[in-house]
Parts: sequence; structure tokens; C-alpha cells
Amino acid sequence: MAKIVGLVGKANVGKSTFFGAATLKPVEIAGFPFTTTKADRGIGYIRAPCVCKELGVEDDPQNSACVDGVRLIPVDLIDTPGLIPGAHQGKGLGNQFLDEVRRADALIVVADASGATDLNGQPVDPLSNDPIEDVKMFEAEFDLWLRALLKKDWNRITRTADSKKESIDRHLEEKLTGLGINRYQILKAIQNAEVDGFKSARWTEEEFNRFATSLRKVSKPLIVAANKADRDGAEDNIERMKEAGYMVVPTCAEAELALRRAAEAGLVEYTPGDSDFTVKNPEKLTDRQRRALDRIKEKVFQKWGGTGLQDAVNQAFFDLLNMITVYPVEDSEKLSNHHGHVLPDCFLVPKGTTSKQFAAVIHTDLAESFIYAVNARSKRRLSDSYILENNDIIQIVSAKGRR
Ligand SMILES: Nc1nc2c(ncn2[C@@H]2O[C@H](COP(=O)(O)OP(=O)(O)O)[C@@H](O)[C@H]2O)c(=O)[nH]1
Ligand SMILES: [Mg+2]
Repeated sequence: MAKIVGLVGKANVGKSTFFGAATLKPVEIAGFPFTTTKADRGIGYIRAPCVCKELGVEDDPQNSACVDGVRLIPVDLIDTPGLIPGAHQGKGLGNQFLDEVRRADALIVVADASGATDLNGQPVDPLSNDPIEDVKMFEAEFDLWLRALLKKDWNRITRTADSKKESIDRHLEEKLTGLGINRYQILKAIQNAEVDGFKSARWTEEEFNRFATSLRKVSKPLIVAANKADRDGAEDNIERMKEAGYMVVPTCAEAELALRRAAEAGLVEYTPGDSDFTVKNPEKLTDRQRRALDRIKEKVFQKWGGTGLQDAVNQAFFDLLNMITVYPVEDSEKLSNHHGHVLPDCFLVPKGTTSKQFAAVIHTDLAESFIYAVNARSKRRLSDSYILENNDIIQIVSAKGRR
């Protein structure tokens, strides 16, 4: 199933700006069919070097796009309502928030690196709020909510497991599927929390809490988008957030949105994730536009080497969710599908995916009648248990074929 990344955080940090920018179709792929469909759920893009360059072929992408050797692969993103302290008790849009978050496989916690909003999302003097607290508030609210959820029928579940001398994981599985949490993740959380799954009925409050926190970390891993990095003083905050142990990407969502719009209007040349942009026709710009673009150059590109938005999305999928890119082809000689489209598709799959599992991602029929796979680079045959590598180009040979 396609993975989903959620944007979370308190109000006024720039979540919607981030979401709006990330889901605005890059201008280079205007004809590309995928676009945002709902207000809070949209298609963003992963940026990865396309294998067409290495192979020296002209590709003809179908499920993704290729811009000068850069593959843009669609991915699912969701925006969520602002979180406020007390959300786990239903404060603000707490319930709605947590309802959205359960659909996400990984999270980008957007924080205000400029420290100019308090925990309730109200504007305050720059640098007066500590953005580390933005992240801690999210973690605390999620943990409290998850604990309350686990506590419901905890006694019954643990007693059942205990009486059968079984580990808690299989008894929690059903309860947690609705949160997008699977058995493997429950086991991992038990391991990380260093608690005994067979003795859940006798866990102390402290052990229970540790388990809940581990479960959050395993099932909803997060990175921090230290947003508003263009504002003065953000650098120190960003350093401190890194020192606190978070995976942090400095971002400027506002600049990314401005650039994608400027690109759409034909004013600049810019592909999301580029470390620079060029003004196409300086004489066409109004004074205001010129000043805005100059400011973005100085405060964002010269300082940070880009808006960081694409890095944040990439890291969420590649580093948190451990995805790799794989290119399926039907003809390993021509590197094409049966319509002749060269390197038509690029899929994101979790590391550890086998060639047979990959066949199922393409089409269930293909997995059912799987015979073998072919590495299109080496033309070597691969068994059903071959573990895919990043940028593999794979042909699946099946008894039925696809046509
Ligand atoms: N300086 C600066 N302002 C930003 C940035 N991103 C968003 N903002 C501003 O922050 C405010 C809140 O943004 P919004 O996306 O609505 O926040 P949300 O409540 O978290 O969804 C708006 O005025 C944005 O223009 C940024 O990167 N830099
Ligand atoms: Mg918003």
C-alpha cells in the first residue's frame, strides 16, 4: 500500500503553506495527470536522480515525470489541523487531528524555527518561543492520546494474553490496525521499550508508558521541518534542535510556494529541490516581485542552499520510511513497457521488498503467475526471493503475461 506522510504541528507554523507548496504541481510537469484532489490530502513529489542519465537513454515516463534527468515521483501527503496543548482531551480540533494522523505512516512536524508563535499558535516576539517545545508538545499530546486509547480494555487484553501465556503483540494487533500500526511494529516497540511482552498484565505504569512512546516512535517516525528558517535568529534554534537529537531540515515553505507560483507564471526557472533558481525575463518583473525574489535568494538560497521543502519530503520517504526506487519494465532489452514507453514507471517500495512482492505491487496476476525476474542491467535472472536494490530495473516474467 502506498505510504502516506502527514504534516503536523501547532497552528501558524506554516503547515498549510508547506502542504500548498508541496502539492502544487511543478510547472515542468504541467501535463502530468496527478494532482491534488482534496483540501487536506494531496499529491506531492519525491525527487530522485533518474536512471535514464546513467543509461544514456531517452525515457518516456508514465506514472512519474522526468525533468532533465530528475525523476519526480508522486507521493501522498496530508495536511492536518493545528494541534494545541490538551488536544488528546479533544481540545481545539484534537479529535479531528488525531483521526487524520492515524492515516499517516510517517510525520513531518513543522515547527516555527523563528520562535515567533506560542504553543497556541499566537504571534509573539521573534525568538521568544523555543521551537523544541513545538515538537515536544506534539510528542506529549500523541503519547497521552495513545496511552488513553491503549488503556481502554487493557486489562481484558492483558489478562487474555496472560492466561494463554502469549505475548501481547498478537492481542493488540486487531485493536491497532485502525491506527495503521501492524504486528511487526508492536513487536519492535516491545523490544525498544525493553519490556516483556509475555508479562504485560504485570507491567508497571512506567513500563506501559515506555511501551506507548516506543509504539509512537516506531509507527509514526518523525522529522522536523524547522520552518521560517529565513527569519533572523532561526539558525541558533535549528542548531539546538539538532543537538536535542531530532532529525531536522531547515525549511522555508513560503519561499517554495512563491517560487512554484513564479515558475507557473513563467517568471523563473525552478524545479523543486533545486539549489538555485533563475529569473527568466527580469524586465517582466514588477518592483515588488523583484524585491521578493531578491529576498528569497539572499535569505533562503544563499543561507540554506534551497527552501528545504523537497529535502523534508524526500527524507520522510527515504530515511523514515526506508523506501527505494525501482523501475519495472516489460522488455528488458528495450527497457520499455509493451507500448514502447522507455522506463515508463518508477515505484517507491520499502527496502527489503523481494522481486515477487514487487510483482504484486505492479499487478496481483503478475505475482500469482510469477516465474522469474530479470535484472535489466545485467540481463541476469533473479529468483522470487531476490531483494531489490535502489534503482533496480526489473522485468517480471510470468506465466500469464500482462496483455
Ligand atoms: N517568514 C516565513 N513565514 C512563513 C513561512 N511559511 C509560512 N509562513 C507564514 O506563516 C503563517 C502561517 O502559515 P500557515 O501555513 O497558515 O500555518 P499553519 O497554521 O501551520 O497551517 C502565514 O502567514 C505564512 O505566510 C516561512 O517559511 N517563512
Ligand atoms: Mg493550516
